[in-house]
Amino acid sequence: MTTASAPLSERLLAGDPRAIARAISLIENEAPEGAALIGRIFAKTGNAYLIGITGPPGAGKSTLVDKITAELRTRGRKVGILAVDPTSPFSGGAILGDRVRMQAHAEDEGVFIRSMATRGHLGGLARTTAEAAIVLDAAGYDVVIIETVGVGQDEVDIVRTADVSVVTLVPGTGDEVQALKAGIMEIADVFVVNKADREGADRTAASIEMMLSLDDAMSEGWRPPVLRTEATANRGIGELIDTIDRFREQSSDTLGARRRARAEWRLREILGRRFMQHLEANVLQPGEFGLWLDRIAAREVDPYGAAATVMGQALGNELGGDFSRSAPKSPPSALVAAIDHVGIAVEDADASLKFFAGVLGLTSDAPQDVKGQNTRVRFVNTGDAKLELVESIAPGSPIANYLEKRGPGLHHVALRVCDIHAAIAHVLGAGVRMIDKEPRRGAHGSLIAFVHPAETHGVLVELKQPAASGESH
Ligand SMILES: Nc1nc2c(ncn2[C@@H]2O[C@H](COP(=O)(O)OP(=O)(O)OP(=O)(O)O)[C@@H](O)[C@H]2O)c(=O)[nH]1
Ligand SMILES: [Mg+2]
Repeated sequence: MTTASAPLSERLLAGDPRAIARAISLIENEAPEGAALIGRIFAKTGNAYLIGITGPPGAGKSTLVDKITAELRTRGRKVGILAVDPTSPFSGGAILGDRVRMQAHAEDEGVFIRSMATRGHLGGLARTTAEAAIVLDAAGYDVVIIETVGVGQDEVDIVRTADVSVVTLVPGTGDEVQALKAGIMEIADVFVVNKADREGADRTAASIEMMLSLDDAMSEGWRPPVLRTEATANRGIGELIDTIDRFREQSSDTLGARRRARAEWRLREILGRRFMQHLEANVLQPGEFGLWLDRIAAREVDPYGAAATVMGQALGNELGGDFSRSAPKSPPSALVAAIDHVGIAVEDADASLKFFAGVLGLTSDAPQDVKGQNTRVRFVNTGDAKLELVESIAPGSPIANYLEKRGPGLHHVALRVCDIHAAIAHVLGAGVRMIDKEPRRGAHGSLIAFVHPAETHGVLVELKQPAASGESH
């Protein structure tokens, strides 16, 4: 047990409901302590499965969540619930109603229910919801259900927070199904036609199926099933959970990519907000922002021009001035500066030099041993890009193994980079594996890192940042 005086993060990780409530409030209020708390607990999260439930007002989402929760509890899973209501600026009736509907779980320690009220813009609500889910994850809830009203783009952002998205519709919304199409089709993993006791459930289900079949020609993999439920009568709930479990199993390979996409969206949102805060605190004079708005309204300046000027003030260089024209490049154009050298695995460097030096007349540097690799390398000067003769100096070295398997010959291509840390981060960021996630010392004081050979289609690629001094091998 943790005591009340223990740090919030510890009480949270121990699952203390009061600590959870406090943590979510900090996040909702955008308090700096909220961000600090996320920093302390984040490494311990990623275990909870996030279920997003969205749909039009009154579709029965809360009733569904209530019944799903009851069923998950009988299956022994702890459930956190976040009810988001972006349509009402005040925490009013809907949330009270949810409280009543979910009262059955009020005494259950394995269930935590929280309503998320709108504060400021929706992008912010999507972020605070995501962070509240992190809090529940840290507190040990196996499943976090996020209920969102509506099906517009903003709600789509909130649903993106989830690992699986359940879109709830009701009979008689056939026409609406058409209208919903764009946003919903992209995000729905499971469709639920709730209130199946009502007339027209079949028609609604059929119109969803039809839309899916139109989409089907292009897509492969998981096809969102269309389920029917009657939440009030607890019908179809078990099947819905089984379907979610099946989706979870089938999508385990892509879950990482989905979570990464979510991380990107969140990081961009935070950076955008932080940069704006930086502008307001450190760059713009008091009232200057309003002045820009006036000038734009008066057509004295266009928004891009205004942004370019402010960016220029913020960055103090031409980058700002260029803002309106040049989108940030990805990957950075200067990532690879040149081919640094081509590595050749040799049995005996001296014998090779008889050709390169003796016949071709090329000069070469003094041999150098690379510690830890049991190799000796020798650079042959061939202009800007060099040849690197690599020989083994002990049995069992990587080069000895290579020679034994493949024989002497071309071994790797080294690409020169200006900033090896940035290069590694970029490559890893693109989802490409590296043999070296941290640079190691190469010959002549350089820093090197190898890309995983399975990723480079038949060529072993070395990234190399030459030593800072004059020796640029
Ligand atoms: N006939 C019928 N009524 C249902 C069913 N499920 C829910 N309801 C009723 O529909 C009404 C709305 O249910 P909620 O669960 O509050 O719906 P919601 O989608 O959460 O509503 P908001 O959060 O306000 O958007 C309630 O009166 C429920 O009792 C169902 O399967 N059949
Ligand atoms: Mg509701």
